[in-house]
This record gives sequence, structure tokens and C-alpha cells, in this order.
Amino acid sequence: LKIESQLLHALERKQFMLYYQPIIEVASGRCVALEALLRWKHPELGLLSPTNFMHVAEERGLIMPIGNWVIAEACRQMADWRDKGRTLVPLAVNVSLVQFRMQQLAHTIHEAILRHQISPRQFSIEMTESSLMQDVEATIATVEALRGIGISFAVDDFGTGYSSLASLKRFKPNKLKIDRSFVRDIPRDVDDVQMTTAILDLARSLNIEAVAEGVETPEQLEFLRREGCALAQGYHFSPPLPPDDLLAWLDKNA
Ligand code: G
Ligand code: G
Ligand code: MN
Ligand code: NA
Repeated sequence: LKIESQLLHALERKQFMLYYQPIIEVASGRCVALEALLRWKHPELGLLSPTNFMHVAEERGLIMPIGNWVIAEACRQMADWRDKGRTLVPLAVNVSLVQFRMQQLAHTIHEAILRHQISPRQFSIEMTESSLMQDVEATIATVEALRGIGISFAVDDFGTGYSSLASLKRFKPNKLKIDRSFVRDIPRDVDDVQMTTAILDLARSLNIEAVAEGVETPEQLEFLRREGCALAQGYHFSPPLPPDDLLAWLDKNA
């Protein structure tokens, strides 16, 4: 297939980009973190989301080189912003199961942050709930290696997988990101309201910060504020933006 052979060359042809989406502190409305999101600038098809090509990357053994590029590029971008005198907020990158399972993930991240003189407090990773739960012992080993170098982590798409309370207590993630499928129909849908408040209660009782994903309306935000959700992201605040647009957004919304 054409997209497969094109993906093989996308790295060397510098067709990947990171977009950045602000993460907002609900109480203050301020941007307190960023999530990096991979995009492929396809020569004919335009801007592609990982949902369009990560399965091909996985089949072709490209997850590691692409994942390593994401880590390096995120650190390079942070160093660039710092060198331009910008105040840095912590940046989260998404990590796939294949990357997470490799022994050297912590090493790869450590090397990248050292090279660019980024503090481990400024860098974090996101893993989906379903991939974390595939092999709890292996997950714990990686989480502990990351924690050993000061890297925190968030459980992405929370509520769609099957975490037990016991495994959450063992991982001690720093953040739970409430999947946007639950956020979409709050405050109207009773089931989604119950699910969202249940996750917020769980996060509170485990002392984990909750992040609501996919916040698109003032009504959703108001509900989350009332229920004590600490952090939120979504189109209501900003879509994922290329680096220059993100700086402009930060200047306008500081
Ligand atoms: O940004 P968008 O909604 O198109 O992302 C689609 C999916 O791709 C999301 O689940 C997101 O977590 C994932 N994703 C985005 N960037 C990366 C990345 O750099 N690495 C991995 N493994 N997944 C990513
Ligand atoms: O699974 P993950 O949370 O990493 O997915 C992030 C993706 O969600 C990004 O690719 C982004 O494009 C998308 N996204 C971000 N904010 C919103 C939103 O408010 N609504 C919808 N529908 N998608 C969003
Ligand atoms: Mn994510
Ligand atoms: Na998510």
C-alpha cells in the first residue's frame, strides 16, 4: 500500500510535527500544562492524526523510531521556548504500549531531557488505561523506572478500560484523564454525570489529579467546576495547535 511506503520515509523527510494542546486549571482558567499530539503532514492527504496511521506504524515496526522522535522533538521544542525566554509549563507526551514495554523508555527520556537541560518535572507521559492493564507487573516496572528519574505519568482515556482500585493504588499515577466520551454529554446525560462524578471521587480519594478531556462547552466546564475537577482540556479552550499558534494563544490567554 502507498501509505505504508510513504510512512517508511516520513521521518527522514521530516513530515512529522507535534501540535500542542493547553491543559487548563479549572479554578483559575490558566494554562498549567501542554499535551503534545503527533501529526503527519502527508504530501497529498494533508494533516493526518495518529488514528490514521499508528496501526500501520505498528505493523511496520515503526512505533519505536516514531516514538523516539516524539520524545526528542518535545524536548527540543521546550528547550527552544526556554531559550526564547518563554516560561515553561510541563509538557505531556503520549506513549504507546510498544514503547512503554521497552526497558529503555526511562533511559530514552532521561537522555533526551538531559541533552536539552529540561527538568524531569517539566516532562510527563500519558498511557491509555487499557494498555496499562495488559500486564500489570511489567507496567509497574516501567512506572518505577520513570519515577526513579522524576517523570510523572497520567492515565489517558480513563473509564474506558478496566483498572482495579488495587492496581491504581500500585501505579500511583499522577493524573487520571477522564475520557471525552463521558464528558461529551454532561451535564445532560445521567449516566455520564454519574460516571464523571465517580471518577472524580475516585481520584480525590486516591489523591490523584483529575483532568477532563474534550471539554467543548461552558455548561460542561461549569459542571466540572462544581464537582471539583482540577484540570480540563478541549476545544472550549483551544484545539491542538502548531507551535507558533500555541505561543500566540498563550500570549492572548496568559
Ligand atoms: O490528536 P488526536 O485526537 O488526533 O489523537 C488521536 C489519538 O492518537 C489519541 O488517542 C492520542 O492519544 C494519540 N496520539 C497522539 N499523539 C501521539 C503520539 O505522539 N504517540 C502516540 N503513541 N499516540 C499519540
Ligand atoms: O486520547 P487522547 O486524549 O490523547 O486524545 C487527544 C485527542 O483528542 C487529540 O488528538 C485532539 O485532537 C482530540 N481532542 C482534543 N480536544 C477535543 C475536544 O474538545 N473534542 C474532541 N472531540 N476532540 C478533542
Ligand atoms: Mn492523551
Ligand atoms: Na484520551
